[in-house]
Amino acid sequence: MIVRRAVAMAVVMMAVTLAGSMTAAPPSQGAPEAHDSHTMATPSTHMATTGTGVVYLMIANAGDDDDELVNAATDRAHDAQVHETVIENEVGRMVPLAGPLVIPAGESVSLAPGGLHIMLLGLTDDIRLGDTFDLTLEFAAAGEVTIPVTAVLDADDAQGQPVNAGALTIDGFWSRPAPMIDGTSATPATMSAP
Ligand SMILES: [Cu+2]
Repeated sequence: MIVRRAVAMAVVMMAVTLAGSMTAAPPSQGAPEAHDSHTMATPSTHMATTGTGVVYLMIANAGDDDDELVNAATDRAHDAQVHETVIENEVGRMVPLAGPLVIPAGESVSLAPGGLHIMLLGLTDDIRLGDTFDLTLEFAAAGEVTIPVTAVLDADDAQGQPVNAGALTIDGFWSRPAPMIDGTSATPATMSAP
């Protein structure tokens, strides 16, 4: 799903999240309205109990031109969106990034706890410690690149070798079930050792 197209729906979902809990998708939500191949999984395969997950990573741009992350997708979730954490009245909350994530020329962008992250909405299966799943990122200039994301406890445990796509290098990627919306929770209860 194009990130921009997801914004309106995501605002609704995040509002529901803020009013309720992160632990279950509201039944009234149903399937996302905008469909692509990643949103068509049948309900019978929907094993999630946590509902949402998070992916963190770093993107370095060694090129002379800016690039943009325009889409993210994984079979592990119905939707993947770039979120940012904003602080309002000393409370952190997540909102979909307004517009594509820009990777400036010669700079790196870090998606890390408490800040930018890729939100996995509507997990097709729980994310457990040690799980590895593919996440495909689409950049305006560098094109598509798929990275193997492993669920670990924190960034220090991130696994996998850096992946190159054009002038970009994606590194330090890892995942976990969604943290509390303040981004400060430690290990989610659903995360069990392999
Ligand atoms: Cu989020």
